Amino acid sequence: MSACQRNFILLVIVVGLVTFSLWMVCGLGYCSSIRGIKKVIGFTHDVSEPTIKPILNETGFVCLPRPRPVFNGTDSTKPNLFPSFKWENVKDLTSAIYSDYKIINEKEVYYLCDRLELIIQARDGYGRPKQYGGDYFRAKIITQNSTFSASSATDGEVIDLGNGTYIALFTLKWTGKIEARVTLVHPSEAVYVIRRFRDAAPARYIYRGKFVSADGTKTEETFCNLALHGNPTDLCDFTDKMTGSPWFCYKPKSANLNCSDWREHRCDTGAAYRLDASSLSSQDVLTLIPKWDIPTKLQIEVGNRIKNSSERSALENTTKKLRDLPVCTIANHRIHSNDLVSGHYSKNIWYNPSCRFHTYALDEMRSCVSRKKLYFLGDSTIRQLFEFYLKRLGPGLQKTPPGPEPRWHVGPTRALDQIFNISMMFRFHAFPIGRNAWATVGDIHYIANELDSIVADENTVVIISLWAHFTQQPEWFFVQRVRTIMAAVARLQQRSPSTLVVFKGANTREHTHVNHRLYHSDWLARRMEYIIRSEISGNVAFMDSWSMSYSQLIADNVHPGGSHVENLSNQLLTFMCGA
Ligand SMILES: *[C@@H]1O[C@H](CO)[C@@H](O)[C@H](O)[C@H]1NC(C)=O
Ligand SMILES: *[C@@H]1O[C@H](CO)[C@@H](O)[C@H](O)[C@H]1NC(C)=O
Ligand SMILES: *[C@@H]1O[C@H](CO)[C@@H](O)[C@H](O)[C@H]1NC(C)=O
Ligand SMILES: *[C@@H]1O[C@H](CO)[C@@H](O)[C@H](O)[C@H]1NC(C)=O
Ligand SMILES: *[C@@H]1O[C@H](CO)[C@@H](O)[C@H](O)[C@H]1NC(C)=O
Ligand SMILES: *[C@@H]1O[C@H](CO)[C@@H](O)[C@H](O)[C@H]1NC(C)=O
Ligand SMILES: *[C@@H]1O[C@H](CO)[C@@H](O)[C@H](O)[C@H]1NC(C)=O
Ligand SMILES: *[C@@H]1O[C@H](CO)[C@@H](O)[C@H](O)[C@H]1NC(C)=O
Ligand SMILES: CC(=O)N[C@H]1CO[C@H](CO)[C@@H](O)[C@@H]1O
Repeated sequence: MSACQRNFILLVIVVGLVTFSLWMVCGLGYCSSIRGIKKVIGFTHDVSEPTIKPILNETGFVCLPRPRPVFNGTDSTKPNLFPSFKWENVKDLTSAIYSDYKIINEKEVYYLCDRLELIIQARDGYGRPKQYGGDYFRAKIITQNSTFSASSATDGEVIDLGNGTYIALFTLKWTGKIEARVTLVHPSEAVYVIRRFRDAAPARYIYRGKFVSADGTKTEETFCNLALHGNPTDLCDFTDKMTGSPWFCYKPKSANLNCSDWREHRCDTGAAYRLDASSLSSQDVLTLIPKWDIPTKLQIEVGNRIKNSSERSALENTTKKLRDLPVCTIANHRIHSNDLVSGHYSKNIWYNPSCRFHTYALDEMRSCVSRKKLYFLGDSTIRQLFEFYLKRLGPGLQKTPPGPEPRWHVGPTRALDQIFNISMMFRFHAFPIGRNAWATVGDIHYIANELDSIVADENTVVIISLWAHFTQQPEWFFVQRVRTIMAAVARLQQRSPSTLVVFKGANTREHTHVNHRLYHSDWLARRMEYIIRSEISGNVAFMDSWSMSYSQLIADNVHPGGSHVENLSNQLLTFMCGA
């Protein structure tokens, strides 16, 4: 280490200490301006100047929610929409190529906050209109040119009229040329296969348990699941005593091993896929086609010209200046129903229709999470946010112990920033864990139990998301899990009313191969989202990952790319620290 490096480190320590003491004082409210300090903070971690808080006037205002027209239909997340039916030929399936759509409320010029109403006609591979519903369509409106991009999902889900026609409703939230894009996520015949398959057996998928003798000389693997065939005496019952969540493995056969020797868990997707390949008919497989956009290209012009006073008052009555929106808090942003107006992206910034999120510059982010203990509990879609902070707040915020961890994906993974007193922890939800790598059973904790063990105070923040590993399981299993978590959240908030609890919903994902479409389909994920939204209540903030990923212009990914995570972070920090 050179003298220069030593001096630099010394300087960093000194600056850090000074900053820390100043910040302590400020943190306690004795300091009116922390402007100067922010620069020091920036220097310590070698970051650029804090940016000026952006004034959210990209579009200037948002469209106020209005009741939407009533259609006698239902959305595609509600099960039992259509009876079973027979089809003979692959051309009988709903085809994105032949399906089309048109505008119902045709106008020459649309104005901001006007509604755009589309009717989608599903057609089969012969171009004949479909006679029954159940197709899973998604639709968005987009503008993308060299200087600007914006996109929005439908207000609510696409409405299924039950006879092969569907309605997509939008609120027009920016001006210019707006294009509609309708995607056939699944033909109804695939939704039928996916549902039938999911409901056929309570325990789908293949999980393995490894039993290891105390001296390590004997090991044996058996199958595990939330329910298993066979005599109860042949099973190890690993049902969680606290939450009642069922989990079983076959008893090891070896005389030297018994149920208490259960040490490791993993999923075996390869075996699961092989098993299903045998029980899925070739006709079933034909339905599981990739997501496909309907080729219809439709563009409208949205103007904000105000010709006369009646138009002006109409606009004023339907819009609100962005800066007049309240900052998002738990109170005004529990579960936002996007039925009335969907949120939207404008130049990569996600706008919520009812409240305002603040965009946090790095120094603001750091001071927001200082003194906080953040618990990220759930699946890899919440670990994504944990990793985002590791990267953004590093190298100050470091994994402890540093270096790679063999069980990183299940956790517990902890990260600490000594200078800014930041503590973060990630832990995976318990079974089912769909990863193929072995995880130590002792590391696997149910979220409800983890919540019960947290000594929480006003500096504790709990961020929860789980859905992706449940799509291949029966719905009751997920409902039960979310309920045990909500009960634990209630106990936690009883102990510590000031603890912030944030739930992140599901998101759209890639459908790269047949098994993705069968097990991890967006239709199944949307059902998970539906369950999350109906089960979450009380003093819990909600991050609407679904609408954000639905709207985005880049390809769906289970770990959404682009600005998704950054915008989630801004939402979380807004809940934590206000604007
Ligand atoms: C945003 O608003 C600020 C202050 O109201 C104004 O100075 C600025 O020009 C606006 N920016 C845009 C892009 O409209
Ligand atoms: C809506 O649809 C249901 C079932 O198809 C039908 O019984 C009912 O009369 C319809 N209601 C209206 C208002 O059209
Ligand atoms: C489909 O159903 C809707 C609502 O019941 C009805 O208005 C429409 O005319 C029907 N379309 C066709 C093609 O049958
Ligand atoms: C891009 O779209 C925006 C918003 O509609 C519009 O104001 C702008 O003129 C467009 N730019 C180009 C280069 O087309
Ligand atoms: C399992 O085996 C261990 C070691 O042989 C023994 O101590 C323990 O009592 C056994 N447990 C049960 C439930 O049989
Ligand atoms: C104002 O504009 C609206 C919508 O274009 C139109 O229907 C109305 O007749 C206009 N009113 C006057 C007084 O020009
Ligand atoms: C706008 O709201 C005002 C006050 O509620 C009302 O008097 C006016 O008629 C509304 N204008 C339009 C065009 O809806
Ligand atoms: C770190 O923050 C916690 C609050 O979460 C506080 O109790 C603790 O005293 C702080 N530690 C130091 C070293 O200041
Ligand atoms: C509202 C908000 O925080 N938007 C952010 C979303 O992510 C983009 C890209 O990272 C940022 O530029 C926005 O500020």
